[in-house]
Amino acid sequence: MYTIGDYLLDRLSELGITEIFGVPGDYNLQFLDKIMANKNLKWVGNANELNAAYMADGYARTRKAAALVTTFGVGELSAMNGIAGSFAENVPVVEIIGSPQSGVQDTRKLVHHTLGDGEFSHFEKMHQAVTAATAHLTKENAPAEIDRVLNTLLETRKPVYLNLPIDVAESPASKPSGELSGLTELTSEDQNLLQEIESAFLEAKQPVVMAGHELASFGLEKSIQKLIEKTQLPVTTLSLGKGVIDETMLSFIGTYSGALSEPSVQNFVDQADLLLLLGVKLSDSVTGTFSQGFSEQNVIALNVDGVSVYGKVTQNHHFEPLIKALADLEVTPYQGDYPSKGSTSTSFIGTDDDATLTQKSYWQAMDAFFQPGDTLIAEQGTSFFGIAPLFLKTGTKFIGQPLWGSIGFTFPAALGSQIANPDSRHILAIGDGSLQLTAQELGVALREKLTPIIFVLNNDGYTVERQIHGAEQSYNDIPMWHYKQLPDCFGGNSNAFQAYQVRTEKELLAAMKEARSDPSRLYWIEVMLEKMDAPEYLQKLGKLFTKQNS
Ligand code: R1T
Ligand code: MG
Repeated sequence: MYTIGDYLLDRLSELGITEIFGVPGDYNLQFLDKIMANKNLKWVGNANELNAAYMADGYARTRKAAALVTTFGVGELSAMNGIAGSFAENVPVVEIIGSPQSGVQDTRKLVHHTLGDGEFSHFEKMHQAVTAATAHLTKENAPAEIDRVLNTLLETRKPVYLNLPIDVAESPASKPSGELSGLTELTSEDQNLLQEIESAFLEAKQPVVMAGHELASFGLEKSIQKLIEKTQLPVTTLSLGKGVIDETMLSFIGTYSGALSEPSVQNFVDQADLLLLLGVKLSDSVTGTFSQGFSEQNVIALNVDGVSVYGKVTQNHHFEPLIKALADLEVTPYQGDYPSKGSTSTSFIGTDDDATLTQKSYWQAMDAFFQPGDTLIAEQGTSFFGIAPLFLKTGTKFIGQPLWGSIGFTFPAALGSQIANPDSRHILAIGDGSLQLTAQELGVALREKLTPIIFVLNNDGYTVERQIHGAEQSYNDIPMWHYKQLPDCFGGNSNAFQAYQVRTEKELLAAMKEARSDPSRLYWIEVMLEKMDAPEYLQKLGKLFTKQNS
């Protein structure tokens, strides 16, 4: 019998999803049977629901949609931090909650995973703040509600929530008819706006395009690339949204971060007479704490949730078709200068064989190590600040989470992205403190035979926090783990992984060489660095924070 559960799974396949993440529970087991029986889908069970949500997020950033299944209450609340991160950064994740039988919910029975008050809507309500749409599925409303919610996911590229009582999943349904779809038509307001943008470009002497993370949420990288290639307009990104544009292009001027940018880039952007912000959010940690020097008088900003023209908010726009239409604008190719960007790549050969690694030499070595087509993932500690100013190579996918900034996110996210795109070598840079939050997922990485290269930066604690406040306070210390031994403990063997601990430039370069030449195993490289050493960019940010808070 074709059921509502099958209907939902077929719709997920239509979104390009081939793996589903999560943790079983007695309220979702029968639904999981449907996943096991579905030839287009594979179940990837996680160590816990938070990790499942992070992994789904990483998968969705690369595949453009992901799904996770948790059980009612205990499972979904653990996943909620991850879902909130997906919401904040526009990552399309479908969260499916297996909930008690409809009859049990209707009669308010005192069952497990409830707060003991007979109320079954608490958790659904909590999720309303962190999802673009929620639905409580019934035998009657299920197909229509599933389609409504999934269409909202396509329109907003934000997570959505489906509460699926076990008996509803088992109820009969007909196969889907018609296709899911986002907002693909230009509105008349969009047409007017496009004309306004066209004339603004005709008048502008020093225009700049800033490409943001929302473009990646919609898979619009190619559209924006086309616009820049055609017009040669100077283009930048924030570190939130890094990787959206090919950073080897002549017209890519470097990553902008307010007062922390290269001075030539900062001046160029701040003095632009027209700034076109595409899917950009100017959050504190990516603007050197709001130190951007341009004014909204010069800004046209197109976002998923609204458009602002020189500070005036305008309504009724459809982001996706609007961005696609930009490439067709009649804009005279840019003839002006670009700011100098200094050296855009490093070939690191090591200064002295036995030189101990520093943050500086480590990031130089990393820069030289990255190759076109890699997927780079940087955790919200010194790792993010190390990668942010680098120029990425062609075809690089970059994943970070600087807006939501939940530490531990990147480890499962890197694995999820690797599952979504096994052909790209995934390279994760993560701190010891962050890894301790989600390290259990190493078991899943080894079981699934994933082959990322993981750099675990061991600097004996929360260095990024030490830079901000409490350098010597013990709250910034963490237990010292035997990091190199973790893959062994989590079930790996020499066919599945290779582990190193490196202290010197020579050791790092040797481990990198080995890792690059062997795409068949997971590489686990523990990098020993000084407690207080930090990338220059972070040291400057730490000073800015201190100044603001004193
Ligand atoms: N808890 C969660 C879930 N997310 C956070 N961002 C924080 C706490 C605060 C926090 C940071 S950075 C950081 C913490 C605890 C320490 C990261 O340490 P690490 O991973 O060892 O990195 P490194 O030593 O290389 O800097 C805020 C600033 O985002
Ligand atoms: Mg650390």
